[in-house]
Amino acid sequence: ADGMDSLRLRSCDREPVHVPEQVQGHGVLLVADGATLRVARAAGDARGLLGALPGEVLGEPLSALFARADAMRLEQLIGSACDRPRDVVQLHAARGGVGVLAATAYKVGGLLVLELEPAALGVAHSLSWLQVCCCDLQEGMASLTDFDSLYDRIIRTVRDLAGIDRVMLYQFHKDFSGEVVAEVKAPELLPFLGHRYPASDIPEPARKLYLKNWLRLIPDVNIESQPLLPPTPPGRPPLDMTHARLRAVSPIHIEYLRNMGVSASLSLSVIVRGELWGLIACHHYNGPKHLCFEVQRAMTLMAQCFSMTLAALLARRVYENRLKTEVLLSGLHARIRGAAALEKLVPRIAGRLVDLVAAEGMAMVGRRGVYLHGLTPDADMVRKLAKWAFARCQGELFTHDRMGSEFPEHEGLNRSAAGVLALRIGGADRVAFLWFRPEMTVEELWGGDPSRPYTLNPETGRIHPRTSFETYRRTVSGVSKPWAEHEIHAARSLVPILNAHILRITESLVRRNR
Ligand code: BLA
Repeated sequence: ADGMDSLRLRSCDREPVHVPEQVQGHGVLLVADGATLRVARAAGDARGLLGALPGEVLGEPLSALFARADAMRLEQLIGSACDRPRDVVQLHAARGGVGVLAATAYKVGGLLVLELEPAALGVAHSLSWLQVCCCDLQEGMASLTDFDSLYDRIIRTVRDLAGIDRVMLYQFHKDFSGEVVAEVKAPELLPFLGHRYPASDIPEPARKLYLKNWLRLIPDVNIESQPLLPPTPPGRPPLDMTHARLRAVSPIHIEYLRNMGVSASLSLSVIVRGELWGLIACHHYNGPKHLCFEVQRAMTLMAQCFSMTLAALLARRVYENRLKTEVLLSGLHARIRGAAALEKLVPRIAGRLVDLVAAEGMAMVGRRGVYLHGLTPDADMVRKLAKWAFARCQGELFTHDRMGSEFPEHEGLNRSAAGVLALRIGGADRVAFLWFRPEMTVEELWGGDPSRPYTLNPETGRIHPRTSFETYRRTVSGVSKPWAEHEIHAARSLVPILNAHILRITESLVRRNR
């Protein structure tokens, strides 16, 4: 079963979402030859936006599609085009269509891609109003010092601006599963707050794209995708749509959204230090959600602003934790003086050593025996754990947070040591320090059974997302509270202090023996 699962997972992670050769139907994408600026390929709602069918604009010069008065602006846009959309200009279709269009342009190889969407659609948001919203958000966030208020501020701002039914802040865990850490929603909707979702719900290729683009809008899951015409001849590479706002949505994800009862979705990236920290994920139910380009831009700015503020707050937390560690370390340092043998020294500082990494117990394993303090396994087990840990790791430090599954034969290990942090010091005469954390039992809420995130239809070979997102409770036991980065850093900081102490002991022994 395992082999099958990993096969399926890999096939999710292999879906080439950046080359669908299709666009979403609410805009128009034109591919022009970079030299002649004539339309080589077209897709989308050309009739609605440009007053001509996609087939009718093929071969035409780009300039012929827009009002004469727009010529300068079009030229400026084309002139500024680089490998990703940078500028936006307003254009008017020469043959009718919806009115004002928001146009962006970028280059893909020798091609020029032009994307068009209606500008100022739906509720007319004046630019000055959007500016006020962005400024308010930035100022409001700058004064916040706790995560929950920050989360609350961004999701409410996005909800108010987009008028969307549900706005969530979705945070990735290390394994790329994720969790809804904040939510605002219409009262009739069931809450997703606190729910977890498996990594395969947002596979790697999709996450890569969200790292490159701040906004992903799917205004209507029920409009059919429109093919790029003419199709790419066989043997030629498809159009790279990495930066295409109108990139068609993967059919698996469309099915996912429909299964969730979602009719429109918007995701904004949360990027911290170059990594995708999470998404501001929004759902609309019972109908499409069109957002004009200006609002999309404002949302992008908000997501960037939130990301920076979050990064600053995270850095501040790291700094504060380091500071706390420094205080504990200097307290320890003051007590690790003279040349008392470790057997004498360690019992005096054991309480502080335990506090340093927020453990429940600790042990020292040396040549002369095992010293125990607080909640620990018995001495025999501790010796076995130390040996096992350092057979496994190259360096001086080892951490684990589910030891019970490593030593299943040992009854009751989890009661004291589901988590182990082990540190090795000294030269030839090695001493190991071990810290322990007991097992904790966690009740997790998942959006659907995480052991069955999707199904594979054996006849078609196609993957289908799960159909139920109902709360699935999973009790996880056998794990300790994970060792945090600053705790590991604190333990590591002990190495030079304890090594220096061992050196002092050795030197004083040498002096005495002379
Ligand atoms: C994309 N999946 C996404 C996106 C989200 C999720 C937020 C971003 C696009 C969007 O805004 O809709 C998942 N949405 C969630 C989660 C919550 C939510 C977890 O609201 C929680 C409340 N999806 C699957 C499987 C596959 C898959 C099995 O379930 C693949 C095998 C694929 N998800 C998938 C793909 C995308 C995606 C390909 C990219 C869509 C795109 O941008 O084209």
